[in-house]
Amino acid sequence: MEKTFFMIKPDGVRRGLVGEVLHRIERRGFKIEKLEMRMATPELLEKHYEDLVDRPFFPQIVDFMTSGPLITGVLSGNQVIGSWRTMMGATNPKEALPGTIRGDYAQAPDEGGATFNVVHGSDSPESAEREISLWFGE
Ligand code: IDP
Ligand code: MG
Repeated sequence: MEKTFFMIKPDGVRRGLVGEVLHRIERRGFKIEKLEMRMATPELLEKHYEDLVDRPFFPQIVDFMTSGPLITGVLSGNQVIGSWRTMMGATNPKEALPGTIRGDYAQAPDEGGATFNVVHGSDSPESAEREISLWFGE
């Protein structure tokens, strides 16, 4: 049984997609172990996105991710890390297939703009452990 860390980003919360996203998770049979609405801080985001802090678009990520409350949570289930990534769809919504959350609910970013792509999910067991401990302190 794996665990993963997920978020519904501020665009998803603002657009009223919390119920839709949670419904998809429950319909799939994954268990919601933890769920919390909160405001992200630049300090937390620098740790969360440690691989992206040197990218030119990092300031846009911080602006976007601190633009309103977001939902953070932990899911458990068989192969939930990879399955949740599949349910989210590709990072750039232009590439995300219909049927995925990003493919159904998001648009490609403006050139040089932030990618408003509704959801986050850990991309490996190592990231899952790191992100769960970062956001939930365990
Ligand atoms: P992921 O969210 O699919 O795991 P990552 O590469 O980890 O994708 O990037 C984290 C987040 O940073 C993305 O979801 C997106 O919001 C933002 N991002 C990634 N690449 C770009 C980019 O090229 N331009 C603008 N924002 C980006
Ligand atoms: Mg990522």
